[in-house]
Amino acid sequence: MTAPATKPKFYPLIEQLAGVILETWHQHLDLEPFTLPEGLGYIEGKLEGERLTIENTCYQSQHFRKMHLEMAKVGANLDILHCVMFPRAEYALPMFGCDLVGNPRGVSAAIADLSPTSADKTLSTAYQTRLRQNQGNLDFSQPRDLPEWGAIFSEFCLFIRPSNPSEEQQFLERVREFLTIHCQLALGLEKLSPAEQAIYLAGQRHYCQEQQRNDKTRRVLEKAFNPDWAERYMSQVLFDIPNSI
Ligand code: 18B
Repeated sequence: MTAPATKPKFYPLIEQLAGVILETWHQHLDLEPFTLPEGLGYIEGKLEGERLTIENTCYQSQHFRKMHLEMAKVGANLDILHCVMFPRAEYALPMFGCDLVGNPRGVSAAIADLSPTSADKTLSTAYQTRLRQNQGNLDFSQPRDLPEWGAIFSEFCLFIRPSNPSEEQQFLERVREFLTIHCQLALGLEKLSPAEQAIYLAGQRHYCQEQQRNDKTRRVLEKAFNPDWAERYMSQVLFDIPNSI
């Protein structure tokens, strides 16, 4: 299935965030296309009589095996942006992940993180130093509590309900900062030894397994398609787990 000629309009913060993600990727990395499994680039389903459309944009680069930006629309009421950067196991990199869920009244969930994949599940000193620089300036009035599987996220994880346009912009700029730091630090890394690579790969596997426990995502996909399809989509597209180096 190919995408319709006229692109659907998304909640403004979602459009803006997609722009920031693509802009930062293009600015810092040499991007190559990444092909998703057959038939999973542009998708349509029906959720309780409402149309669900999913548009995927996917790249790879020297340091990232898969950089996935997904924009989904459920009828007129639910807009979702999902983004994950899966590092190549050769590099000691955390996982960038971001999810934004919007409805006509606003954004109910805005989450972004650089999540550790190292043996001790902490970010390197270089990441910590850069991430602390502007952390003190952040001020959101409605922080949200992570579910149990959210233990995969770092101490820098942002999970909020933006309560006004200024908080929306603050979130957008913090995500730009996460992405800039991530791309810049990735470009300076040496390759790991095979033994070290196995550790980081195990870290990625754990991250993906835990993300697959997100019942809210699964429920939307199960209703729009069916449980088997949702399982395949979550395990092969949203959070596919690399088996080997
Ligand atoms: N996710 N999200 O990506 N999810 O994919 N998402 C929701 O206001 C979708 C990621 C995360 O409280 C909600 O409560 C669908 C990544 C967390 O239990 C809905 C897709 C991260 C929560 C969806 C999608 C991530 C959450 C409820 C495929 C983080 C809170 C919205 C396109 C890096 C979970 C709300 C909880 C919530 C749906 C996090 C509807 C369909 C990469 C922590």
